[in-house]
Amino acid sequence: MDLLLTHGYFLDEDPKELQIMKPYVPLGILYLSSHLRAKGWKVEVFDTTFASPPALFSLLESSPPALLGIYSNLMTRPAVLRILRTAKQAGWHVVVGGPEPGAYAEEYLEAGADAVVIGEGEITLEELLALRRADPHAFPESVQRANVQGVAFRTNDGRVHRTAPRALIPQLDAQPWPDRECVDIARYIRTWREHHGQGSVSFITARGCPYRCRWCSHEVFGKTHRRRHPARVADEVEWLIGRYQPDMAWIADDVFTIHHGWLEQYAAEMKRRGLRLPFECISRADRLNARVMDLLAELGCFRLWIGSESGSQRILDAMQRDVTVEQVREAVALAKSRGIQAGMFLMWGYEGEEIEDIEATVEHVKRSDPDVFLTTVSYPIKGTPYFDEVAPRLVSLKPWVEGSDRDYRIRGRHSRRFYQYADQLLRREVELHRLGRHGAAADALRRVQLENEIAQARQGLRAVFAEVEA
Ligand code: B12
Repeated sequence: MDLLLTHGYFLDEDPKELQIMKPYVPLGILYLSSHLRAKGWKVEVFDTTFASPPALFSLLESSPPALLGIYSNLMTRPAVLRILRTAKQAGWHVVVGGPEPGAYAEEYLEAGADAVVIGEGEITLEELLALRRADPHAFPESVQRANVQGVAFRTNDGRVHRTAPRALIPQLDAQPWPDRECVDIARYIRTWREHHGQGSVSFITARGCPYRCRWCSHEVFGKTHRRRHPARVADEVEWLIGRYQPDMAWIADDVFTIHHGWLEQYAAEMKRRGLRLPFECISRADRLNARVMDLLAELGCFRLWIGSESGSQRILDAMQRDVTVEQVREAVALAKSRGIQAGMFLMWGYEGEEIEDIEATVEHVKRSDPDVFLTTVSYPIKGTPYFDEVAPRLVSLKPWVEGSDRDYRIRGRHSRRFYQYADQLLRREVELHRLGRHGAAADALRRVQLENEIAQARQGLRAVFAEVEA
């Protein structure tokens, strides 16, 4: 074996995901695997999703050491670092990649990584493998001499050096599909069916997002955007249906409906082939209109997630969302009119948000009336403009190796309790709105309860208004 690829996501160790139970294969490392295998490298994938850390550790300890490549994001950091340490002790060379390590190159190198891969990993890994094969003993010093693009490493004098950025793969259609056959995909689909009655698979039609929302991580693809040919995507979907008989799919693009001409071609291609796989996806309100909604419905979209974030235009502008509150309302209404469930993502606590903005968000969700909405208290991801803006006020609650970017407190921001009240207010107001003012008598009691809870939430918001993170 030349390379073992893994990630650090263990489903069994994630109580929240154990409740959700909607696992998807790690597409990034599966793309790396297919690319490298096609070039003749001997690549194995250890998929951690359904595995336990000891199983991976014993593999690392019992196999002849080679190169280990680990995908890391902000949630999986502690697990990745445990894998990294175990592998190093067992004599492996280790490189890390994915959306987080580039932003924390120094820390990952300090933790023992031989190199951090920044950006797309396909070509960079190929070059690293060639250097290692040429002389395993000279690795990773040879990386320094060869000046491989898109890596960070420690130089002999201990400094962290970043090489020039790796150029993006020009033609995504020339790349093989992700190597789904090297993970237990049947288990993913079975897990879905057991918990949700339907089996789901994921695929992507594009890489990168060109928008500039200040809180979003652009670590891997920058603000670029490359699309696959619609017919090549249809080929993959046709194969997925034939091979795995899924009931549905998740299109894991950042913004699925970004290119309307592309969507027209894709829908025409799917129709020509008589293919229809129900799916959910994420988009932006400014990339949705009546025609796009018709195409989504025709293609089988049953749930459309729209990044809504706030009902206050002032806050949306501060985020550089480049979307208006009205666009979101219209998009939700359009989706529902086509029988597509509308989902909204909302964020509390962005810089400058005050009680009026929270009230505006509550009003916005009531008026939009989505089928489902999810809220998060904003957290700064390293490498984003939002992170840089709040950096002087960040306090980490955990040592870097044990935590994530979600463990930062922003000094001077309202307390957690404040946002709990905001969330309570939103949820109760929406429920009351749905019950309507004059509903069934059975709802009367619930209505009174909700009115009380809404009053409590408003009181709470004011009572803890002055309570800020220290
Ligand atoms: C699909 C997805 C999910 C799925 C994950 C399912 C799965 N197993 O893949 C779900 C819904 C579960 C999810 C959840 C979350 N996600 Co998410 N997700 C994505 C999304 C939209 C697509 C991922 C993908 O398939 N990309 C396509 C492949 C081709 O790209 P890639 O994975 O980056 O891989 C390339 C490179 O990174 C590199 N590479 C990758 N691995 C490795 C390994 C080595 C060794 C090397 C050398 C290179 C390398 O090469 C690959 C090929 O070029 C990305 C955004 C994006 N467009 O990438 C966000 C993204 C990864 N998610 C993100 C976040 C924040 C989350 C959550 C924390 C959200 C939340 N609030 O709960 C959770 C964390 C879940 C967890 N426990 O890990 C952030 C991560 C930011 C960061 N710095 O870590 C991203 C980047 C979104 C964003 N822009 O902010 N997510």
